[in-house]
Amino acid sequence: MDLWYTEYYTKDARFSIKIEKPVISLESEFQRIDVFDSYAFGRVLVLDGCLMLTEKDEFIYHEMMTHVPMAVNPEIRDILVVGAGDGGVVRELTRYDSIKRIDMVEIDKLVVDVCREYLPQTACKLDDPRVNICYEDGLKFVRSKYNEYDLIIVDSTDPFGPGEDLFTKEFYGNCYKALNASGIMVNQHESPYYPNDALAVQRAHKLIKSVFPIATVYQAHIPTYPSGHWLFGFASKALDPIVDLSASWNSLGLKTRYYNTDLHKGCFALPNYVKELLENA
Ligand code: AG3
Repeated sequence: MDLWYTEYYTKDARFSIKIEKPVISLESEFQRIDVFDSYAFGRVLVLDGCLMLTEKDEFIYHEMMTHVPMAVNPEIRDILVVGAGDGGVVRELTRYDSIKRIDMVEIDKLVVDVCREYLPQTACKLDDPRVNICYEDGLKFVRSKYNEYDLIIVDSTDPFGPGEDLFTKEFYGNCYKALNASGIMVNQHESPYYPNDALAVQRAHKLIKSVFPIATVYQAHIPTYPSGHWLFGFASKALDPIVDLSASWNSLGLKTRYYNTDLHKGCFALPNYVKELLENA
């Protein structure tokens, strides 16, 4: 008997992965959490029916969310990570000896517990001494922060359900305030392809642009996300992601599987339909 996981991208388009073995399914206070093993992508984490990560391709998303801002400002010391309960962003950040503090605010402790137990590939660095985990709503957490962080990484779910607040003007405004003068905010910015996702891209871009003087978008190819074409936001108070790309990143000697400094410059070059989408936001 075949068992398949399916995510509906629209009512007429869907993506399916054959399940090798279900691992765990739970209902938290906030969402449904499923983990299963697959032949094609290894272990998979799904929240409320939406695919969050697979063992085989999570490196793309997590490298692109962390190394892009880290290569722009090598002076980054204090970081806030919002969401990201699987630990993938934290794992990449802990590779930098220069980082002093990583505060992580995740609304759902059960996601972290499940990932610690069943997704050690991403959760492996959550016990690094520089990491402080706070189980709280990200929107509430940033409200009381002023001038504290060099970098905020927003690794949220889609803009509905528990992640909804992380796509509001109030949240982006509070992130602005929580950042210092050279601060950078990177966020997962949805996919430009299917109409509903494209609308979310436009909404988020419009709001971020109204708050930050520099607000750009970059892209990556992530095979298991809707359409496979994924966007990230790079917003900052002063630093330009290409002009200010630091010459020293390569001398750190970090081994990456997706990110490199040529790709860093290239990933900000967007297809015309995406440029138009953003211009019309
Ligand atoms: N962050 C959310 C990606 C959104 C995927 N959306 C979807 N499948 N509909 C992933 C968390 C990884 N740390």
